[in-house]
Amino acid sequence: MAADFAANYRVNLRNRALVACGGARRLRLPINNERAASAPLPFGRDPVRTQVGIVGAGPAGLLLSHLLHLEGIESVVLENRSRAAVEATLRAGVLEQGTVDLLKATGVGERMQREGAVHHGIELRFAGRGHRIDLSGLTGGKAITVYAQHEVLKDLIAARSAAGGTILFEASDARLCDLDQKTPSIRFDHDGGSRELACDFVAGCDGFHGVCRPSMPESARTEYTRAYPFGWFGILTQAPPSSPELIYTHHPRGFALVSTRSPDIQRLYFQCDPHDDVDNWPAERIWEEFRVRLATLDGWAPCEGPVLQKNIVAMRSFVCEPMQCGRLFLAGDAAHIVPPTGAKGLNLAVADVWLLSRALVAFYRDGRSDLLEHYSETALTRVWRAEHFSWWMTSMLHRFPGNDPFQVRLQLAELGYVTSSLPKATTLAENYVGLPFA
Ligand code: RFL
Ligand code: PHB
Repeated sequence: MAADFAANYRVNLRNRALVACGGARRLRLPINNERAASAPLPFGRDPVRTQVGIVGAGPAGLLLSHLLHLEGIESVVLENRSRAAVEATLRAGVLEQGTVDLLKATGVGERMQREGAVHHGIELRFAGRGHRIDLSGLTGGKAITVYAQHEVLKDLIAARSAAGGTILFEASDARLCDLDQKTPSIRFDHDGGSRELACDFVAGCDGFHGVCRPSMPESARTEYTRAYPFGWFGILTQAPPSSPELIYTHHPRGFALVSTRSPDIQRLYFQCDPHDDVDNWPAERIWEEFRVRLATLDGWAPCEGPVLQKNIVAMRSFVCEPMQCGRLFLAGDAAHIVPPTGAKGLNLAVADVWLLSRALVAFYRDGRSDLLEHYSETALTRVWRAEHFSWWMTSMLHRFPGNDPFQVRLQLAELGYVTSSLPKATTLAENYVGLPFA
């Protein structure tokens, strides 16, 4: 593989020369804000060429494009949804210390610093009592920041836009071609026509349901899966914060989580039947469930308000090995899924693309292919640690159908240990704030 990459690097240099001679057209386009860009896109019958073709404008794809741009490496991002839909998707809220540091260091952290909330601890609540985990005290001062994923996406899209980057929204039917060749390409439909993007590498950042992972031959990948027999019912409510820090609750009726978005908007979840329907849950029934699950012996109750949004999220653990096949590199949810209990999914996507960007920089700048060759192995070490942490948090805090009283006692014993043992609390804290990037 080393020889292959070295040869490809020379090909890449030739391609650059070709580009300089006008052999293929490089993109220098502003972001098409909405689907109908005012000027026609310069995709004709000939393939347009870039260095890294990125499928998916989620956190993984957008941050990768941003990091590559800072190193002078060109990319084009293809996204099948509209910009408005991407910027409105409600998902993660917790950013690890390393994610926050990276966003700040690369110039996209200004609004996050202004509007995000830094939290130095979390509460584990069980048997009617709360127990604080001092995240900062246990990790040498690290913390998490609560800042919504779609706000991170808005910041990244704005940064790519300001830098003249190319994100094609509503680019449908992406197909990956020639992944085993030196110049793979992505064919897709956009603006009523068939297009082709030729590149040196394809970054598969298209999430769990995307097309990139299935483009790897089945014989070239192994998938590890665990489905959980419950989901999360999530709400957004207009109310003041119920608590200064997040609350993770174990209760006989099931898990509940109190999170936040802003001083006026709160995010809460409770464990539910994954096949339930949000229409079965009028606001009063939702609040009754939260009141019961979150109650403490000293009468704590959540601050209630109008329910602005409600949705049900399925829970699964999933890993695809390897995260690379020929010229295709997977990153983020395209390669792995964690249940949200550990708040790791977005942060793993960030760690993946940080690693991938370093490997691509080494390739283009120094002609080194070793980091690309080891990308999958290196990324998977962190992925499996996060998989274990997320599974552990989920197992400790949720009610499993068929759980007998013995199982519940084991959960309570584990929670008691985590909240009374310094080493065990430190293990939770260092995983929660995030282990250092590779
Ligand atoms: P995404 O965010 O799914 O983005 C993939 C993008 O690819 C597009 N796409 C395609 N584009 C072109 N062609 C195709 N064929 C395409 N197929 C798909 C999609 O439209 C989309 O825009 O994946 P990415 O970038 O890997 O990011 C992963 C994170 O979104 C995810 O892991 C987190 O949201 C998980 N997560 C959390 N992570 C955290 O780190 N901290 C949290 O607090 C946290 N809370 C959560 C969460 C996920 C949740 N849900 C909804 C599962 C809370 C919840 C409830
Ligand atoms: C969120 O605020 O959406 C959130 C917080 C913590 C989690 C998962 C989601 O573990």
